[in-house]
Amino acid sequence: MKAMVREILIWPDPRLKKKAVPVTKVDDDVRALIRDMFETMYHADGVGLAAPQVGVHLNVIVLDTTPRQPESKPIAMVNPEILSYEGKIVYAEGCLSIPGESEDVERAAQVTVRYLDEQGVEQTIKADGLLAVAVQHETDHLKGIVFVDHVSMLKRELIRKRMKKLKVDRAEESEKPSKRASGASASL
Ligand code: GNR
Ligand code: NI
Repeated sequence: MKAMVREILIWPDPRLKKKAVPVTKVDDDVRALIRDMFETMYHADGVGLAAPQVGVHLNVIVLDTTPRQPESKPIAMVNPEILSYEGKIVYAEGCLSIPGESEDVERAAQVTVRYLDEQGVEQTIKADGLLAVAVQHETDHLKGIVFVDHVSMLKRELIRKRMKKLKVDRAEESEKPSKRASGASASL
């Protein structure tokens, strides 16, 4: 089967607060999920994606920070586990589940992460820069945490209001698909 772009859940959504569970076997179903997650992440221009963002509560994340770290490469991680944290970095984070928003979040500057690759083989890597930030951002998603949980309540509530409006606007847009077309032809 060909890879498919899946729908990304928009915060707030109860499904983004639910904890994901470990994958018991890295089989073809998991590899198909990973393929769809890469497709979805690239389609949305992201550097990472966690399975819960597409409504799948399994411990699977994909990452590709090559836009900012040309020496890196796309990585899929099954059951990622951060073994150690070093240093501090403040990074302006965004999230595909919170479109158009970005806020400074403090994270560890370097992390050592152990995971299973797409073949089910255990790997351990040390990440820094954006990759370290993204690994922490994605493993948060697996625990039901999003980056706005790390900012002030005031900022979070302002973002909540903007997301409510974004959802209303998107719902109206899909409700009246004829309105744009008829409006466009009326102006001809
Ligand atoms: O695309 C993304 N960019 C990003 C930028 C700074 C810190 C974290 C990220 S991850 C984000 C994609 C996403 O929402 N993953 O869950
Ligand atoms: Ni995110």
